Amino acid sequence: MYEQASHALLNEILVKLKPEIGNVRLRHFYTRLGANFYAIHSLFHQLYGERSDFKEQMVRLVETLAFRYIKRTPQLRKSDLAREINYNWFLSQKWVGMALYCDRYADDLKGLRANLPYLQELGVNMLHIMPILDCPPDNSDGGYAVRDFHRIDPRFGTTKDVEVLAATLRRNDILLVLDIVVNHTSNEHEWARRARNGEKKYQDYYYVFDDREIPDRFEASMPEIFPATSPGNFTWDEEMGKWVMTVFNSYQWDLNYRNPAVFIEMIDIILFWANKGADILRLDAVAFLWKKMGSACQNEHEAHLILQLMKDCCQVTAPGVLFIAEAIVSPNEITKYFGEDAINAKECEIAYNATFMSLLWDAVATKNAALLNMGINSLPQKLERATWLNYVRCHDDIGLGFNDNDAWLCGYDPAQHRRFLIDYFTGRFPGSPAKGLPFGENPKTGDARISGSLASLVGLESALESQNEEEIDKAIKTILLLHSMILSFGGIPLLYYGDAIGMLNSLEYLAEPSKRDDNRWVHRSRFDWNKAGKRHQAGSVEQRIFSGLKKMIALRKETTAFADFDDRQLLPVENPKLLVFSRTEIKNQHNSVLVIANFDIHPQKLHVAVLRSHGFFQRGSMLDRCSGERMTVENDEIILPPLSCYWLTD
Ligand code: OTU
Repeated sequence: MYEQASHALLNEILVKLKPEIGNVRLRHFYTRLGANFYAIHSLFHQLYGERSDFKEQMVRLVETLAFRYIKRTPQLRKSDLAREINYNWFLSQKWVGMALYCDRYADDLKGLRANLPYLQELGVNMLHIMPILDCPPDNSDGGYAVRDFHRIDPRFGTTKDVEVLAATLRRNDILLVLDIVVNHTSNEHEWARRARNGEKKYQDYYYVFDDREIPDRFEASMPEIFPATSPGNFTWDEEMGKWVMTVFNSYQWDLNYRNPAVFIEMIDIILFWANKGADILRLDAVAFLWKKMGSACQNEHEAHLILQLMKDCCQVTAPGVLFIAEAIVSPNEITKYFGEDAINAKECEIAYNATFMSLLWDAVATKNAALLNMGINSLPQKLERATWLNYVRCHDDIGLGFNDNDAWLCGYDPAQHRRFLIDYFTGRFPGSPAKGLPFGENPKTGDARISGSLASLVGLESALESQNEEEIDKAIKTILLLHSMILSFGGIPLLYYGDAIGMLNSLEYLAEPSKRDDNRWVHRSRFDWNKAGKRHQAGSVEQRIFSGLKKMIALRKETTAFADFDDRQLLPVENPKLLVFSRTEIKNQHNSVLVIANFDIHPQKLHVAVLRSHGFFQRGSMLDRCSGERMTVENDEIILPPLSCYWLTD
């Protein structure tokens, strides 16, 4: 019945579409619309069915999809068709990503294009350019407070530059990832300005209130995201004479997805950038898309409905384009962003693996893989046609988002353990070589997160200061160990731009008043081309890191068992200092790689019996793909050097 009604509505809508749409050849569009309409209609109905203008909004939505399809270039349409056939294309082990700020890496988009060879030399073939859309110069949150979603910040270039860059990347088989900030806008966005001027239509784009009554009720259950710099979740706008919801910074106004107009605007923006040549769109802060009084206003069921709807709409117009979910939430919640209650990914195909990231940092601090093992074990199964974005560092702080129960099972009191980690990485813990900074400290809850560059967090900065060769060596080994993990774990590894040359914390941001209070800028400094130049200087720190990474990246790409078909198996080993897992090629079960990592600063022993029972070490030795050397068994044991990682094959 419902399906029939949905079909009838589709016909009705098609008749109502603007005549321009009727004049173009839309064969594939109609096929895809037909295939997805039932889902789109039911989701849209679940979200907005109560409204009297529901049908009108539905027509506008389909119209938006059609208009953007008409604008899609023949080349992108061709790529859509190819990817529809080869739909698991992004699960291949050949992809290796890097996130960078275009201005910090190379001034602007043209400069970025000119400096692609550095990325290619390293083996990077997926480029996440941090947000480049127009933002107010001061209150920009590093690009996440967008003032105009259709305009590139003139400091970086023009839309044309993006198109040219996208074409160059495509020719070189490099994927382009762009950010879409779906949850909020800058308070200087046209919608916000018009809301401020009293236009009801645009006040309805946000959560706007006359007095504190509702805001106070919301506050009762909402945590604070930036407690130190932007406490609370609402901001008084003097000119509007009203309160507005601002979950992040006070100048970032949360969009109200209870209004279908907001959804339609956003899908239009998503498709606009898909049409400019983005292969993948990173959807920022997706956990926050739906606010419900009495809840934490994160991970609400409706947030998932919105993402499903976005995906289904994208399938109609630009099916070759993937979504990355940026949901830095608890392990159990993250996997839901592939699709709540689904088998195949139906929201975002890719999600930040914040759990793995924070567990890796736990292993660095404790020099022990107990919690890492536990956390990986309780990581929910991800869906078919879904994959992780595995990273060590990114532009944000490190949150300690492991599961409390796992911590208890490892014998830690979760709160005390988090305290230890903060102390360790901020260098307060006796003997810690880390030079991180506490971020977002909340005196009310005792929570804090950590800022700092990879190199400074693993102790390279202090080791260089004290000229301690042994400590320098440990830091370099830790950097390589962490990367060997994200390169082999299963998923797309995403490097962070300064890490391959060991860039340290930079305090330059303190001189800029608009950045001074946000210490995430300590690890967002200008790319040091001078340092990068040393990557070819034998024996230099830069060369040791860069060449080590380059080699592992090349190896990953040729190791078919590393493609992400959910074949990772954790091996239960007695030694808690070690993480041991196997990766097996889906089509050839004989093709397995055994990954062994030692997080301790001392050599560790591993009994081979358990490895043998899983089919490894059937002969006396196995080949380490990373070093090219054979690892041999003595007294039924193998010895793992400190801070080392092995990718073993027969
Ligand atoms: C994201 O961050 C961005 O990555 C940050 O750079 C932005 O400041 C923020 O959104 C607002 O646009 O929303 O889902 O711990 O991890 O703010 C998680 C803080 C986010 C970040 C969190 C994150």
